[in-house]
Amino acid sequence: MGFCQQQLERLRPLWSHMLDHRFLRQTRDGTIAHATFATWMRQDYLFVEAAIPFIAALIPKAPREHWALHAGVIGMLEKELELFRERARAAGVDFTALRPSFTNHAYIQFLLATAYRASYAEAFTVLYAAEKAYHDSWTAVKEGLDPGSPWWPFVENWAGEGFAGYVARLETELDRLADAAGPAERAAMAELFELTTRYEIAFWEMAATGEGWPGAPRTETGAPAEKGN
Ligand code: MP5
Repeated sequence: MGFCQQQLERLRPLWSHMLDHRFLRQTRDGTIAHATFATWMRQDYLFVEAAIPFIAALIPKAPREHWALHAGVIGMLEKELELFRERARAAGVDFTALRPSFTNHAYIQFLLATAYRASYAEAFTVLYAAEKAYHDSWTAVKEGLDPGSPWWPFVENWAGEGFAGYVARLETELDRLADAAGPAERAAMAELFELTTRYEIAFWEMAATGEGWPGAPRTETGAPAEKGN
């Protein structure tokens, strides 16, 4: 069994907990409040934007054969941002004055710190875990969501064949990197896999609760109180 499957096996309870999050269940069932989904859209737009410098920071550490992969991901992320803007216009989601929530800010800093400070294999682990988390999460939503829903294009984006193929490629490459890693690096990779999974759960929770910044008045979160994040 490769490294990725080993980790998914080891983290199965945590992974299942993520896939069973009420944000995903309510999105799947069409019962999610518009304002709650809008919170996720605003926050994930900022996350996807931050993923571009994350990927770019991997390139100097990457083997030459991985440059085209990462360059392709940057193009994919730009298209994703366009999808968010288009859906925001179509569904009346306000994208002005976006500011990251506490959890989103922490996750973004974690991504960038990993890209700059960790080894390539370690940072690649975070990339794989985050992409696999979204592929599996939106696949769970796909199981029940009405294709006429305004949120369906997000299902098509992350649960579609193109993204599935991309995640499979990442899995192959991460398994290879893990095979070449020594025990200490492999242990660090396993820890980062778990931490990324915990951030993914925290992100759904943040979207579901409309969390602001601890201790701050709601209006200091960067969005008017009535809009949430
Ligand atoms: C992804 C995402 C998937 N958009 N947001 C979170 C919180 N985790 C993972 O990444 P991408 O780069 O949008 O495919």
